[in-house]
Amino acid sequence: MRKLLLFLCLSVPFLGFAQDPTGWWNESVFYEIFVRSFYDSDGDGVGDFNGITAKLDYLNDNNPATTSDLGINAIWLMPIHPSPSYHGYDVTDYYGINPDYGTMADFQNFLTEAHNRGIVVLLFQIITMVYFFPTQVVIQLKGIQ
Ligand SMILES: [Ca+2]
Ligand SMILES: [Ca+2]
Repeated sequence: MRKLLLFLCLSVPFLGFAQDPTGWWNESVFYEIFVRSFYDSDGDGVGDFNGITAKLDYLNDNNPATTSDLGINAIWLMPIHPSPSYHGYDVTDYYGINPDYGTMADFQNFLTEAHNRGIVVLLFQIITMVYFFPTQVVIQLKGIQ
């Protein structure tokens, strides 16, 4: 599973979403999920992977004849790795799963169930968001505070 996570981490920036007008994503409906706030399956007050798995039929039941589901084709997960913050953008371990969201087995089960419904799962990776601020901008920002 660690290799899969690493592959996903490294491959998403190179998928070329913007460059290929014939890509599958052009005909897909994406649904972005902040795991922490989506659905809490065990009542601890924090959304989790088992919660998302429990609601997959609402997102796409894999039955074109029904219209009670949203009919999405892809889930874009906000950061899911261990992090000291609630939002997870300051990742401490790119190989792990935030324990608030469940276990690696819970995540694997979610992936399997999503794939069984034809849903692609994308992981938001902070590693793709590296910003370089000129020193002057940083100094000016500090001066505002
Ligand atoms: Ca929970
Ligand atoms: Ca359906």
